[in-house]
Amino acid sequence: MSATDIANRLVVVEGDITKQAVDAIVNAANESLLGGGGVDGAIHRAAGPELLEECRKLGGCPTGQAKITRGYRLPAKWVIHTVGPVWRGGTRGEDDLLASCYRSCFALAEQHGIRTIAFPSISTGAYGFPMERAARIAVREAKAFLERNKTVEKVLLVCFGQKAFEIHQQALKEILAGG
Ligand code: AR6
Repeated sequence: MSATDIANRLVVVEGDITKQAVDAIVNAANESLLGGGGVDGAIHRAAGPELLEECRKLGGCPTGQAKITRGYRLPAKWVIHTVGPVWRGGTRGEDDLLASCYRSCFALAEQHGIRTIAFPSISTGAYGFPMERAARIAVREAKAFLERNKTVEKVLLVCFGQKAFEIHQQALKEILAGG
């Protein structure tokens, strides 16, 4: 798998994840899976009340894992709900838990034949994970997945605002260059 191939399939964009016309969008949820603020609130508002109804049946989700639902009124057919770690200074396994979120989402994407998937910057809002560090983990995990997976065509890292976009572009550039 060439570096150019990965660069074509792993893309950083600026925007609102609820507007992305992809097979699946990822939600940065909490362990209850019953909604919240930030990207979680935006996804529930855009998807409509049926999303919460389905989420109620899931019985929550542990940190570092993921569960899938339909997308209802969203352009995306699926929502993959994952629970990122709360940042506690970096010595409580936060890096591994965040990496585990990405891996769990990719595992579900493979199981459901998803070809295009969009991620928000998990844990970097209310959960306080430093964005540079989170962006490197997101890029590293997406690259590792795309190197072994042949069916996923596009992974979008959707950044909310110019600053987030720049941080993710930088992480992508460094890691694709071998950093
Ligand atoms: N599209 C893309 N990214 C967004 C959007 C959007 N519409 N809205 C916010 N972001 P956060 P967390 C970015 O706080 O840190 C919720 O209440 C935002 O700028 O949504 O994982 C849950 O229920 C930030 O970079 O998620 C949990 O209780 C990133 O998304 C808790 O927050 C994540 O910020 C989870 O905290």
